[in-house]
Amino acid sequence: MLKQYRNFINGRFVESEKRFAGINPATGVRFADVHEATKDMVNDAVEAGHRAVRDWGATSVADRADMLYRIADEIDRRAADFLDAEVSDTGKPVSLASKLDIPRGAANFRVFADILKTAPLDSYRTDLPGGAQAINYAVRKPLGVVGIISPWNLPLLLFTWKIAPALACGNAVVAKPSEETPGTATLLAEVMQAVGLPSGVFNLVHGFGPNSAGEFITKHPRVNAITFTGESKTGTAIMHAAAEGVKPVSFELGGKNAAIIFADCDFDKTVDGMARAVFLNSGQVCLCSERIFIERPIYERFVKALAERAKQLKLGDPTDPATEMGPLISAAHRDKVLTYYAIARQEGAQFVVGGGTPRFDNHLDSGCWVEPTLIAGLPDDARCVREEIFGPIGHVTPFDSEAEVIQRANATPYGLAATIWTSDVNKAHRVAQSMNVGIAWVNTWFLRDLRTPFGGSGLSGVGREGGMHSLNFYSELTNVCIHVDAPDAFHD
Ligand code: NAD
Ligand code: 6OD
Repeated sequence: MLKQYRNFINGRFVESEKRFAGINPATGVRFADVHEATKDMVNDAVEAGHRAVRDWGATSVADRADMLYRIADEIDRRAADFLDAEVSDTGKPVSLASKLDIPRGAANFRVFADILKTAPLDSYRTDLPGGAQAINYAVRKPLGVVGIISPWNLPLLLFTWKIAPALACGNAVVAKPSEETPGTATLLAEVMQAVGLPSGVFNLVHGFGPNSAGEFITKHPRVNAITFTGESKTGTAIMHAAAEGVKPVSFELGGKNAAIIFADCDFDKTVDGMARAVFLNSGQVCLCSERIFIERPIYERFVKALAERAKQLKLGDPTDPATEMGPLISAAHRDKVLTYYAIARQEGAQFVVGGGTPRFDNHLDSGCWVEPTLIAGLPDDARCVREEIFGPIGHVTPFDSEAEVIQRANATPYGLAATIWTSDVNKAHRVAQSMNVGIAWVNTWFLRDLRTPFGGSGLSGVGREGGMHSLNFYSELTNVCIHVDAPDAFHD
């Protein structure tokens, strides 16, 4: 019996005659039917959102925060269901999803509830000639109906990273998860129903991008703002769609992130950190390091140690708690990554480790697997060093000076993340501050405080999310300016 992933519109689950397959990428086995939303369903969702936002947008901050806490508690209560759905959709190991994806799904609601309760607003007194004054204060209002479009790599984490602050600010949402990962999004709709979020505030539609739910949302004239995470080229298509109504957009896009490893780093900790930064989630994290610069005195030793870690990674059944690396998300994505492995060969790369597909001699052989891979020897302008691959692959290269590595690390149209490893505190600050990225980590990677600005420059995005940055994107501010007459004494 296949699972049925339905749309959720105006507080009700809605079936569609058009369905597509939910496939477990670890095995290639179809396990779900996903109900693709029609254009009429997206219209219904947008109109339901507009009706709902009148009351939801007028609720008190305390009531909205309370609702967000209830959503978080319900996600926690159903954590096992969320884990099962996330692992089936993505093939990611339970060891990862249980520590990262599912807890972050709940944390996103708690954090934005907390931030909302203490969010400051501007207030200025302006002194005018003659003793009069103006009192200015800003009022935060919802934008209306926000269109939310998210990718497949961290499905619940990235979906809720947008939904939570949008709801906190009093908006209604029409949200579309990736077609590859409809499971946890559908469970989230069940959570919204269970906790009594008013009908129409959260609407879920399933489908694809072009000529499907994604495009229906982004081209909808009554959607007031669009927030998107995904590939840079999809960002371009959505920006075109949003231009029509001059809609606010928030974009978190691709990356080709640099890691900079200085010879004075803590060697073992850096190997541990870089094994995560290259291979976590099979390299399918936008923040993963695909360009690894290593200072020449430790280059050979470091590459050998990192390759050893790649060889030791335990690939296997994602439901086995001992598994460390799962498959890629789909056959299409595996083919894309394998094409890059082939391009690397044509470009003359040496394969330090990996470069092929693993064999299990069991049911996993029909899944979407590739080997963790390190390549070396390519010039900085090779395609594999310039283009985002989004798989478990990194290019290692030596460098000789701080100035050289800063210039090479920044020589990319992307600007998402960097990770720098050194025990010299001065160098750490200097290099981190000179990276043209939204986030520069030092002696760590993917360590998140949800209040901090998160996003990228160039091809990596528009705007910042996180903390007050999210609240400001999901709100419209009205400044009220009141003239206060001068006291009579001033008129004498
Ligand atoms: P994608 O752009 O293919 O798809 C993302 C979403 O957009 C999906 O829901 C898809 O259905 C939808 N979509 C596709 N075309 C559309 C269109 N024309 N109109 C409207 N919607 C459309 O991305 P993906 O393959 O799901 O995700 C991987 C990419 O996401 C990588 O490039 C990765 O770097 C990036 N990413 C970035 C961040 C970040 O925070 N910067 C986070 C995660 C992933
Ligand atoms: O941790 C986050 O808030 C976040 N947006 C992570 C994005 C990871 C990209 O794949």
